[in-house]
Amino acid sequence: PSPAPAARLTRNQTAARAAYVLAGNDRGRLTVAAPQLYPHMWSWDAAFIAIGLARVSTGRALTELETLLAAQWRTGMVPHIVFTEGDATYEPGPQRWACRETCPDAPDGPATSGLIQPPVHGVAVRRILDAARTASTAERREAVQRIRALWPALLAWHRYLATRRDPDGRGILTIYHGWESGLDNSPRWDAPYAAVVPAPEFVPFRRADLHALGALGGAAAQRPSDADYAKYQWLVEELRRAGYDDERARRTLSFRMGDVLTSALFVAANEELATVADELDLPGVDELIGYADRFRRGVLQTADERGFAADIDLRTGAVVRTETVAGFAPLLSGGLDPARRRALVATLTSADWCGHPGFAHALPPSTSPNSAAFDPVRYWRGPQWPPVTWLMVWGLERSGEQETAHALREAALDQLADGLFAEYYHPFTGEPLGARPQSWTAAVALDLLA
Ligand code: 9WN
Repeated sequence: PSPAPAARLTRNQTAARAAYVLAGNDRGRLTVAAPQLYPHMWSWDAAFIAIGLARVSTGRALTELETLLAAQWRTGMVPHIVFTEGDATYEPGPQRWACRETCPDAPDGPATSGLIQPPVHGVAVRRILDAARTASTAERREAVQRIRALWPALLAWHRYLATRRDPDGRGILTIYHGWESGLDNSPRWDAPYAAVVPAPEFVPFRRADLHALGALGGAAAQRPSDADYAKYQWLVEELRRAGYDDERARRTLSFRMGDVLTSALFVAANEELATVADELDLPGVDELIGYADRFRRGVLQTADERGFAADIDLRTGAVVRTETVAGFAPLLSGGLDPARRRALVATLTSADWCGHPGFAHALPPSTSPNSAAFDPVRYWRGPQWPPVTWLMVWGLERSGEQETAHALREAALDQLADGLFAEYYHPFTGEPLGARPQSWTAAVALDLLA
């Protein structure tokens, strides 16, 4: 059953409740992504959570990043899940991944997955350092010292991405699984997933996600389909068989995509970290700027005349154009000429996107409502996702598009005034969907309200 419409909260009430949600999901040194559906730490969630926590306590925000980076692999890879102990409800769990048993590069500490997620962490570090500026001298000193201590791990993460995930130096990061994009069942991946065919003897395991969502009153129609899930599980199996080795994965995996949104976020994270390095006199400034330049070129090469970007199927060389929010990647990477930037912002605010006359809130949907692949409730195929809104506000501000950024921020705050902090929202009805409360939604609310 859908919950009764919640009372609208004031901004102060929303901020207070967001902080309360994050405290409730805090397990000491990590914040679970969502207590029932995702009872572990997720990589890009942790970055958004740190961005929100920076508004409350820079120390606690840094703890989040320290926990994540403590699970870093010997290659520099930062895993997409760090498993908490004692909760076996999420599938695939540690036994299914079997990382430590399979790959000598897996860390000795807590169990992890063997995939990545978008590298937003550098953005979080920058925000924490900014927040520390107005904190007490002691808090600022401590923050600086802890960022220094994290620096080698951050650099190793970016080096891993720039080398092993872009071995040909084309400026586009390779992903091995839709889960790596963070936009799991986006129409972006429909065509490439056609080539992912589970072996006949493969038996898909139980859909723990449907069970957890059902307990929250959510319907299966809000999650990826069973057919999608069999492919997701099979790709994990393929990766495990490749020993979580990038070289072998490159030769054997049935899914290998150049992800334009992840690449654009990598550009932004490199730029942000370069400013941190500059400010704190840390090593790697030129290297980070070099990565930013290379990947910005890679992102812009996929853009059409509207500035709208596309993914690349690295197995076939095909450019995969879809009407999904990833097309706005150049607003995050920067570098578009002014005419195309204006065209891209006009597309974002048009009736094909935020400006659809039927929308409850003028916010970016994950897929254009005018696309044949659009589905208003199914996960990344239509609903509006608050962390993506946050990225768009941030990207617009960085691109000098203050007016549009302001309008999006206001619309986001209206949406979040339901105080439920849902995982995603129905674009037409404004109904909360998926898990709730979801930590990253509370986190971006805190930051947008600050
Ligand atoms: C798989 C945790 C994560 C987010 C992803 C979102 C969803 C997981 C799942 O939840 O993915 O990684 O089980 O569906 O798609 O972006 O990081 O919030």
